[in-house]
Amino acid sequence: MFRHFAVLAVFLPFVLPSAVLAHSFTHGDIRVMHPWAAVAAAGKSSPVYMTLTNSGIEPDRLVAVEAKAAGRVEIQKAKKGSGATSYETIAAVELGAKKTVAMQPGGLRILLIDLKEPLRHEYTLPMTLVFERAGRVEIQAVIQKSAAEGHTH
Ligand SMILES: [Cu+2]
Repeated sequence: MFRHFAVLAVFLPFVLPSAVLAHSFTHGDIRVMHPWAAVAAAGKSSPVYMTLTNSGIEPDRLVAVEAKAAGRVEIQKAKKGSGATSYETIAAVELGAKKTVAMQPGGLRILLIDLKEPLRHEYTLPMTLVFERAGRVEIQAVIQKSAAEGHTH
């Protein structure tokens, strides 16, 4: 685990909009923007959210996610209904040509199940996204307390 440093924010004389500081990972036609996971204790589950963009002219699909920190990883989608949000596991996230898909609370998420270690605030979590066309994309999710937290890095 690497400590997540806030060096940029400390030395800049003004606060940049979060989009400027957003961390992203690019592999072929796929861009992964600001992946983040929620703080969680060992043994628990934690959702991971991010924005995916396919700049290519062919559709792609996110078909699997790997994280050594979790016993199991699922891709899930919120079910529409009244009351508390419930999620169902889906096989893939479709990412059309020239399309962006936001994975965010109340919509699509990746769920890390049976965490082998705690997810500590402001640390980063290495993960691999597996796309049908683009292949394996290595990313680092930042660990936040909530969606509203935004960037401190
Ligand atoms: Cu970020």
